Amino acid sequence: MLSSISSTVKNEIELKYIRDELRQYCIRLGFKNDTIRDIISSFDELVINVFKHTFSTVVIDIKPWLYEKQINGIEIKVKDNGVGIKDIQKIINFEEEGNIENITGINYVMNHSSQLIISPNPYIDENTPSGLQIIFKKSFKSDFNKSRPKRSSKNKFKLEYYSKSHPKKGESYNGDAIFIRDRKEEFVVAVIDGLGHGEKASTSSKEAVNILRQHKTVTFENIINKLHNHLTKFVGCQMFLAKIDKINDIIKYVSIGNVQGYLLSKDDNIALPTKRGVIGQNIPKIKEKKYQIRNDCIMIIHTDGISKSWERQYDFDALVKMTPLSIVEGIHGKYIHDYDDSSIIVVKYLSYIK
Ligand SMILES: [Mn+2]
Repeated sequence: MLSSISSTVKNEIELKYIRDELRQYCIRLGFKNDTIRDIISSFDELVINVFKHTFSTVVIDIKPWLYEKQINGIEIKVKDNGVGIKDIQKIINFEEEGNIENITGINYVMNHSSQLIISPNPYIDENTPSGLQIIFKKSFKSDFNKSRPKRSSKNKFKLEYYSKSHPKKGESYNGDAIFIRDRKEEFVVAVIDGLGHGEKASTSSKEAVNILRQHKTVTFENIINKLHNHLTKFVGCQMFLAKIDKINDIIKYVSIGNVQGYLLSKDDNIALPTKRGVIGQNIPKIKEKKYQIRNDCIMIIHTDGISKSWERQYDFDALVKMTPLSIVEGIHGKYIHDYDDSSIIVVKYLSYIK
């Protein structure tokens, strides 16, 4: 099998070399000329945009795309060096009320990919995702997504997410925090609002993240009790904690305080119920809620630093067409309250077969 190519690119001259290597790689994999052109243009689009907007070097990994132990095409991973993209709106032109037609560069790449996954770079720090990672996959069959045989319910869904957490205007400490653990079989997320804001709130949230990081396989009840006991020494926090079992397609969650979670699907927009309380001060009886995923759904969780009125602007059909990143930027760009820290995560759990 072809070995993978890894390269760090600093400027457009270096990009030219890796582009030539990519072309050779595509030929050796057996792609047709037309498809190779599409792959190269998409690659250029991705790398140049990451250059332009992160002012950082770009890390590139190219390898065969394996699907059910067969080489199905090519997989190209493009990462920045951890700085992330500040004005992502400029790239995807989100100012136009989330109009997908205006997402020119990304739209081009989307149209020419079999799969495109945009996510925070998980290799920097799983708790404070800062960098950006884009995975572009192209299969030999141009209609891979449509022709793919229907599989059993297992692994029918794919999970994509993006998150953002910011201190309030003029504040250097962020009282909010987002914890993410993305594993093959399970995805765990906690959106945390440390009580008040400033340094004390920030310490409290960070302590909560540390506890979550240390305990990988305990029940919700157990972990909330651990958090509660530990946070009595601090100001405490409110939290939405969710776990997606990717094998059985089940979402479990528990929410204490003002962090709101939503589950959106074709038939329903559900604001998930929360219980009053503050972890570290007074917690309610913990009973995790369970939700069996049968259809495509999108989970959005945010702290009260973001107004709930975003719901009026976005319906499920619009959200399905948008990347998690553009949803996050769209809501965060428009619905934050100046008086509070703000955090949001968007998790898309959509079926492969469209
Ligand atoms: Mn808050």
